[in-house]
Amino acid sequence: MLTIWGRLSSINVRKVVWAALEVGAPFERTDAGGNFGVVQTPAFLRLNPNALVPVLQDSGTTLWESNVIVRYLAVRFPARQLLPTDAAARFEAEQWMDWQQTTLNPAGRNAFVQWIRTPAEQRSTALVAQSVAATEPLMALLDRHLSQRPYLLGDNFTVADIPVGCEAHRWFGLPQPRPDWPHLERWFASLRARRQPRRAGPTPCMNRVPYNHDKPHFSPGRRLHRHPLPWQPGGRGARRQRPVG
Ligand SMILES: N[C@@H](CCC(=O)N[C@@H](CS)C(=O)NCC(=O)O)C(=O)O
Repeated sequence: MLTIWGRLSSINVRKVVWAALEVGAPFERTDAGGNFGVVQTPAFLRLNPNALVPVLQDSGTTLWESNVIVRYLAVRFPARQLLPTDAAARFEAEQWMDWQQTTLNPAGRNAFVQWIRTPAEQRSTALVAQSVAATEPLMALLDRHLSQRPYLLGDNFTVADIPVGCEAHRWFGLPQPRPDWPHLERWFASLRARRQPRRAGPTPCMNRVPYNHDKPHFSPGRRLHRHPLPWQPGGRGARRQRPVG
């Protein structure tokens, strides 16, 4: 039985949970990070000295860094062949995963933080606009890439689709208009509709907290947070860190 540490409102935790479901690995998940705290405790810091989620425990093995954990799960549970063994294809998968971490995520982060983690009266439209301007060309690049193939690597779903798919999920969940990206939308719909071996129903990480595309959780103009926020003076619950999702 694997243990995954981390709250589902974290994009990086969602990648790992989704990968575990795809490979059919039995796991239990313990909420940590954000409102759940835990990450600053000595016991957690022994698992991940960065005080970040996700963390995976598998018998004597402890791993952090979400994309590495996704690849580990694909190798540890090889039956679903989510990580190509051919060197060229394998490193193409890794290329997209690194691109998600180093390029796509930093571009989109400010819009996410401003829309979802920042009270409306403190929101910076300039930061949102800057983030949109950085992200839309990357989404357009993905759209062009996916116009030639069903998945990032070709005909088959691989580990590469997981982090990039989680990023698209987060971006599409923001309460702002977006250009028409038909190939990206088609790929995204196919990811959401996937069925995993041990569960009925579509990909849970693409539907559950904090985003639900069928029944929008957020709408422009609606207050996104209770005030005061839980970690502010007078707020309920003691939090040491704001989640960075
Ligand atoms: N590069 C790391 C980043 C991990 C990260 O930034 N995790 C965030 C959540 S997405 C976190 O733990 N924030 C502190 C918290 O939730 O308390 C990974 O991919 O795993």
